[in-house]
Amino acid sequence: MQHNNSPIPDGGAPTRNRPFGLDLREPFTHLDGFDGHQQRRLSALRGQFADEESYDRLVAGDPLVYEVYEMHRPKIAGELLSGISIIHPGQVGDEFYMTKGHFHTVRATSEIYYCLHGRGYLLMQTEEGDWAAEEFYPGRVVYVPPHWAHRSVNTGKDDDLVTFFSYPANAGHDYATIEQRGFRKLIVSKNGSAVIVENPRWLAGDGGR
Ligand code: PAN
Ligand code: ZN
Repeated sequence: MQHNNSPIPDGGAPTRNRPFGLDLREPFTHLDGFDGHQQRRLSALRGQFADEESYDRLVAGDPLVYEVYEMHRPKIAGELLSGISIIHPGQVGDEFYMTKGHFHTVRATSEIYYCLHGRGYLLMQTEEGDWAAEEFYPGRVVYVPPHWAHRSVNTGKDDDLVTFFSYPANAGHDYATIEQRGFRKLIVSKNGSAVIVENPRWLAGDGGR
């Protein structure tokens, strides 16, 4: 293995400029090949869960909802960013733990997810209000086309949802649009099953017009 570390052009951490490989195998607890690790607690998802009473009760303990391991690369067109996201099991009221969700700042950029472990959905929507939910289970690939916001939802009872993702390094993240409007659909537990229901608080956008 030859790693040639040199400063990256956008001033970030040193990076690898030689081809390299990584092992992604169970258990996903020692992800040493990745450069960055972010943790998102429930307090980072304020306003996103429908049941505000349950949210307020649970946020006092501020549980860890999800973690992201990233491979650092220059954030320029032509590079790919990739990593692992791990959504822990849990609910706020009857709504499953999920990521914040975002559009890419550069709307014309796509993303690909590969499910390594667990069960769940990738919930997606356009600014015009079209929506889709693609199932995650081990071995499943989900493609996010350009212009579609995306949020991972863990519908497993006791199990983490683990996915590998990759997207163009110049994509950027627009969280504000989802923070303000929410997703059109919620994924909730009903009689022991995951069901997709309308979000009564979703604010339809104007599609940028
Ligand atoms: C993923 C997500 C990751 C965490 O890397 O960033 O799953 O979700 P949030 O960014 O919505 O908190 C991705 O889609 N990157 O573009
Ligand atoms: Zn993304």
